Amino acid sequence: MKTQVVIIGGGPSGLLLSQLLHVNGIHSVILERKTKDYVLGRIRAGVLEQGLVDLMQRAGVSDRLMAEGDFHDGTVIAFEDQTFRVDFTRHTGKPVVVYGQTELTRDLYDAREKAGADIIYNVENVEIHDADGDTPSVTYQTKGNSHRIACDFIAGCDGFHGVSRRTIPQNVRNEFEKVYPFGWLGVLSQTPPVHPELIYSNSRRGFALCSMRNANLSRYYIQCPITDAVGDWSDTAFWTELKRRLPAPFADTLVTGPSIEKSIASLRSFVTEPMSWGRLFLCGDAAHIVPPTGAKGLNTAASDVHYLYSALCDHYLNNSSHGIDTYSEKALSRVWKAERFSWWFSTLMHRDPNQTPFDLKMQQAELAFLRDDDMVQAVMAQNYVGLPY
Ligand code: FAS
Ligand code: PHB
Repeated sequence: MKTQVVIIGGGPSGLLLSQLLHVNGIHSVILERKTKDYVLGRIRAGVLEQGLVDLMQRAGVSDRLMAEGDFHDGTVIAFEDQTFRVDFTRHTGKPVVVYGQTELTRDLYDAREKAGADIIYNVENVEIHDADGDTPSVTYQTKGNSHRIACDFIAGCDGFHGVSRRTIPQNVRNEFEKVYPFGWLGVLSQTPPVHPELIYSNSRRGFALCSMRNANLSRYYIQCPITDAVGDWSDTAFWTELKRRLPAPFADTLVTGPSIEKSIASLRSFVTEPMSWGRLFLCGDAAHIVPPTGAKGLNTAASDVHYLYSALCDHYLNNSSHGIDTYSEKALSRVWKAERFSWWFSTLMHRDPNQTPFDLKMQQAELAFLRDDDMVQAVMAQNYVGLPY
């Protein structure tokens, strides 16, 4: 088999890239380790930057997003018993859109299947060959049979645990990592959101986040010890703890209900450099991970896809290699700014178990600075809605 671009990974990065290449007449094949239902069963991001919305429009896959997405002009920040609001639209002219990653991925799968895309599920033993040479190819197995796809380029959209990053020789790779000493316990419940906008709370007992998917589907998170397991947390224990971490007006009106999904995510900051090696290009979680506090995971995957699809269009449609040659440098420039914001917001809003009294004073001063200074809120708003591509 031969194609122009092999995309390893059928998550949001791989699907969005494939669809954008398709609308520009460039053929790709997607290799996905799991089934479509498994991919759609993962509950992850909830907040989209305008840049990702624009890409979905350019890909011709934005109808449901525009009809059902919930446009938010700001967010509430709570610390101890105080609350204040950061107004995104006043500072930046842009909102963010609340629309679950699951729905965005579903829309992309529907579009790819409608276009007759080559998506191969349940692949095993994917291997990348001659990525730094002139005849790149990818081999894989399905149902016990071995296959090879010759291609011009390979997009590694296979997430943090994929094969792509590991294909780049260790002596070429520089990896940067910070693992946070706490995790997020997340619950999805068919209950009305406690507030029309998100609430990020830094309480004496730890971080909490109130988010949503729609008017009757809420998404809540609380910081938990990295040693916790989901089985340690009954629904009652979760709701009790969440209420303790919210200011009274929210705790008193919170509607609780049975969890329809409950999971614990570890928090890390991670970047690998470079994001390309010969004809192999890394996109999204394959190249970088952020703590979800700033809602930058999916959105930074989107800016990678923007740079890579533009570079491939330049190559195939304008016979220019400039985009390909500068992809890693351009993508990493924005990745590091997203890493910084995610690290800053995570450090600001969580109670680190190793925090000293001085650290706590610094955190309270930073929160007071954000509460009191319009310029500081403008900087936070610019980062939250998404820096320019
Ligand atoms: P993904 O990991 O989504 O997709 C990679 C795909 O590649 C998967 O479908 C996988 O099955 C496939 N794959 C892996 N290895 C393969 C191989 N060898 N061959 C073929 N296929 C292979 N971001 C936020 O903004 N907010 C959040 O609240 C949030 N919560 C998260 C919770 C968890 C537990 C995790 C892990 C991430 C979370 N994220 C969040 C980040 C998340 O949304 C990612 O940024 C987003 O899924 C990135 O998309 P992809 O780069 O496509 O990677
Ligand atoms: C979510 O709704 O899942 C969500 C929202 C904002 C974040 C992280 C997760 O910062």
